[in-house]
Amino acid sequence: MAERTKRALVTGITGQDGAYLARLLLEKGYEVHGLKRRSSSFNTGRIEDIYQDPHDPDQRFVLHYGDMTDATNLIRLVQETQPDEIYNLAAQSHVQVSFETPEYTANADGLGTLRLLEAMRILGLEKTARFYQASTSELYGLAQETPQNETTPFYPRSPYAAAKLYAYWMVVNYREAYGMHASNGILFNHESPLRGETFVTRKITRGAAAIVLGRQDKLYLGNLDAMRDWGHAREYVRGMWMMMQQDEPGDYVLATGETTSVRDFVRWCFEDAGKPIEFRGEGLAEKAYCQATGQCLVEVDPRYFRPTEVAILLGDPAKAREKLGWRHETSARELAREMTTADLELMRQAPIAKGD
Ligand code: NDP
Ligand code: GDR
Repeated sequence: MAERTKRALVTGITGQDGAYLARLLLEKGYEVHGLKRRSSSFNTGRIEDIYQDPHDPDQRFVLHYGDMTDATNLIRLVQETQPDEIYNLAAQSHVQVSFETPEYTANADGLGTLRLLEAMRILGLEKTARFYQASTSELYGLAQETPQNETTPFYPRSPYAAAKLYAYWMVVNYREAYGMHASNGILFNHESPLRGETFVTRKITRGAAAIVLGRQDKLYLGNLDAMRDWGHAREYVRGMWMMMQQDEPGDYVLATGETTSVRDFVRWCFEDAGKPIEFRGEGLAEKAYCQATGQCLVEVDPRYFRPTEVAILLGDPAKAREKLGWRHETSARELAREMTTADLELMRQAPIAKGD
């Protein structure tokens, strides 16, 4: 007998990870339902190529309006879609913005996760549907241990991280209390050409491309000393799916096991864009990167410093490697090249949107 088509519900489908995950699930033959927010302009740019006309007879990719702050909407969506797997990727995901919108971030990222878990329980799906939570290396914050793994204690350093900490523990609690197949993917930073434009890697690759094409004079950044374990988003969404295929739920770190400074990432991108620059000046807020001619292309602007910073993140993905057979393929150096090349290409074709 033919197996029933699996159905997935993905929140945050219009974001970077949602776009890669939706493609992966469609390739695997899933029927994919995605939650998108109402917005005054199109917010489906990342999923344009897989968008399906609602008039097509065989609906494999369906978008529904919704919001993580609206419990009744989430209950109705789960009821209507009857998913086998729920991937909760929706979040106010910008750490710096969370200092300006702490209450909203707690609502969407923390309580939003609870609302979805409760929707499953209210509808009696807690024993049949599986749940993936987009947890984060930001939970470690000021971790005393390096590298960080699944047993490293958490010490959140932002409203975003504190909201995600609440969500993390609700997932663990629902697993233990109700026997749900609910898993946390503790994902370290992952980037791609689809990365949001205000996260540091994409801000750098766009900035380098714009400067090289003569569209911008200078790029302003914050803490260049921060170090991150950067991997490729396409590979990380595969890890999410792998967690959901396990007989038992669990919590897994996905990371590359290598860490790079923002400073080095800047240098690589300008190198790849064809305008090598060197670092000048040690103090904060000093001119940072200049060309041999003396013209400075990158400067530090303290407005991008965070009230509390996470200085360094480095993950140990041994558990994911052993239990899931997952491993990263793309290095941070390769990622910088792919993103810079993509932004140069994109910017040659289109005007630039402003914003920091
Ligand atoms: P993005 O910021 O690219 O995407 C976030 C998604 O959530 C978007 O689809 C956004 O919609 C949606 N969203 C935001 N607020 C709401 C809301 N109130 N209701 C419904 N939808 C909402 O994030 P990423 O794709 O990079 O990350 C996916 C998830 O993984 C997030 O939860 C993030 O916190 C987490 N994470 C990300 C990591 C990374 O390095 N990328 C690392 C670890 C965890 P819209 O498009 O309309 O804005
Ligand atoms: P992060 O990503 O906070 O790690 O959260 P981001 O790219 O915003 O910052 C990384 C580091 O770079 C420093 N930085 C700057 N950051 C931004 N955005 N803009 C700048 O101009 C700038 N200059 C220096 C930051 O201070 C920081 O140290 C991301 C998000 O995707 C989260 O949702 C996710 O949970 C974590 O990764 C893992």
